[in-house]
Amino acid sequence: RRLERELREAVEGSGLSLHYQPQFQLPSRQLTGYEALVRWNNPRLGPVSPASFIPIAEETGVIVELGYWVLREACRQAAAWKFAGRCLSMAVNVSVRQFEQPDFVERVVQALHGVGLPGSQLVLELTESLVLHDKDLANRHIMALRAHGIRIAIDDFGTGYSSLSLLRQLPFEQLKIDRSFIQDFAGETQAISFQEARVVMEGVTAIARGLGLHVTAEGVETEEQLQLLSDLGCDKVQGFLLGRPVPAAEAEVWLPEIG
Ligand code: G
Ligand code: G
Ligand code: NA
Ligand code: MN
Repeated sequence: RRLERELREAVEGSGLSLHYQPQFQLPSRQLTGYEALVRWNNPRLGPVSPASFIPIAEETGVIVELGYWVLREACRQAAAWKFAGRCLSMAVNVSVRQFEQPDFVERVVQALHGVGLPGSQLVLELTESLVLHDKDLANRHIMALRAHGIRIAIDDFGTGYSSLSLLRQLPFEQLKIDRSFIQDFAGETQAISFQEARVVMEGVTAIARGLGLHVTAEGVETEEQLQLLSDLGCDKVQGFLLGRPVPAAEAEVWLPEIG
């Protein structure tokens, strides 16, 4: 259909761009890196939200080449910041469909080599709702990526059906706790009390620590949430409180040496 064709054209042409959302270490609140988030300016419709075009890209398979475009562009930007003197991590979202391509690892390594970025600066985020078709392949890919220093995070942790069993089955290094858990602290939902939300977060961070995993909380919007996450021993935070996703030039405000 029309939107699919336009999306394909955007991936092949210059219709996509990236925004970067900063991530900060706790308790220091020091900048550690960014998550790259794709944006599409459709010539006919104007800006289209990824929440509407990512599912289309997934269904049609366009997500594979879209994902590599995002990866190359994010690596190029991270390398540019590195050569300007700031060594930061860059987190890139990867669809399961892309992750399960036989040449996935090879193409990730090519993207790094193409711009001279070390693997240790790249984090690949795989959404937890992923349905892995082949656990052995997933294991091989993760181990091969790790051999290049690339880290793997489970994104939106806690929202899938298999959160805990996934942790036992695959050698991930980081968890990103889904923002719905953090937002329960704000007392906006009636579903669970503040105290219950805290117990859930305590449990998840304890499990993660026990497994030697690094924990990032996303969707942090209030100082109260930030303080609580800091108390619970969460390693890193991301959210509107500390920084929204913005174009590269604006993201440089968090890089005083460059901006
Ligand atoms: O940035 P925003 O909140 O608008 O993103 C909406 C959704 O689109 C989120 O679920 C986010 O993970 C997803 N998304 C954003 N950028 C990318 C990307 O580059 N690749 C994939 N696969 N998903 C993305
Ligand atoms: O699925 P993923 O975790 O990649 O989603 C990233 C999306 O979350 C982006 O679209 C981004 O705009 C959004 N986001 C980032 N920080 C916050 C926040 O503090 N609150 C809310 N509601 N959304 C956020
Ligand atoms: Na993500
Ligand atoms: Mn997420």
